[in-house]
Amino acid sequence: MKKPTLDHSAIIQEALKELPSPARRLFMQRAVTLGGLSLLSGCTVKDEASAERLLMKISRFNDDVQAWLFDPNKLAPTYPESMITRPFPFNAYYGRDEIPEIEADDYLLEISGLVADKHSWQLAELYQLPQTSQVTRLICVEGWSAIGKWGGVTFSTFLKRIGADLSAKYVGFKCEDDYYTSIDMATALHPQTLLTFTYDGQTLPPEYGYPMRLRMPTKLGYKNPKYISAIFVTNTYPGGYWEDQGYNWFGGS
Ligand SMILES: Nc1nc2c(c(=O)[nH]1)N[C@H]1C(S)=C(S)[C@@H](COP(=O)(O)O)O[C@H]1N2
Ligand SMILES: [Mo]
Repeated sequence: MKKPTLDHSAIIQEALKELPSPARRLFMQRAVTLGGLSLLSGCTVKDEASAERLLMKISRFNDDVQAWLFDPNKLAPTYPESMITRPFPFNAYYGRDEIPEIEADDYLLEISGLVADKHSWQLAELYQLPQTSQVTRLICVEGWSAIGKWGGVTFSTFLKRIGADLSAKYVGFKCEDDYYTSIDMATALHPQTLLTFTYDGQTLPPEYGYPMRLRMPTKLGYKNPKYISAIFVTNTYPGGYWEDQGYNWFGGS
């Protein structure tokens, strides 16, 4: 049987695609050779499986680099309301005909993990939290972006209210569809990270995640869960729907 040959430059190209911004790609291009990458990850590239493992390691390394580069005080751009994209795009891993229909009366937000107060929240109770709004850009890796206005409670306020362990590594989200994702605590506490209940001044419509979506202008679209049904705080890496299929976990924008 023929030994599989490896295209090393293709592997590097693939790895570099994992890096989100041109500046970081350039940095990595300058900083590493394939030998360097192998050293960095501690694995030898000899077949496709090991190349795959290497890419996963690079992606997790990239998460660490992004976490390290993340400035908890740096604000993402905000826009005037006149710049809101109309109509705002809908996106999910399914079509519009499968948008979850959630009844307000049946809805309960579950809280678990490293938090002092694990009681479930009704919508009325969530609406009583201090509300704010912002006009920001949502960027999808599929190649589009759009400006929208979301309103809700600053997520750090909510995390403090439930007595979350703010030194924990991750906050995870489960959704009413089968979507799930998770974020780093630094981003969870960022001042522009909002747990939102409104879109453009109206109750969040079903397509944009009724009753609730997490909105972070510092992260790519797939990190912004809609139809949230459960929130948990943990030190165990929770992954995500697209992240587990190879999208970079940190997903900064
Ligand atoms: N529950 C849930 N949240 C989700 C998704 C999804 O399929 N289900 N898709 C994500 C992706 S990839 C994007 S780009 C944005 C799209 O948000 P929008 O429909 O408000 O434009 O939602 C994110 N959050
Ligand atoms: Mo997306």
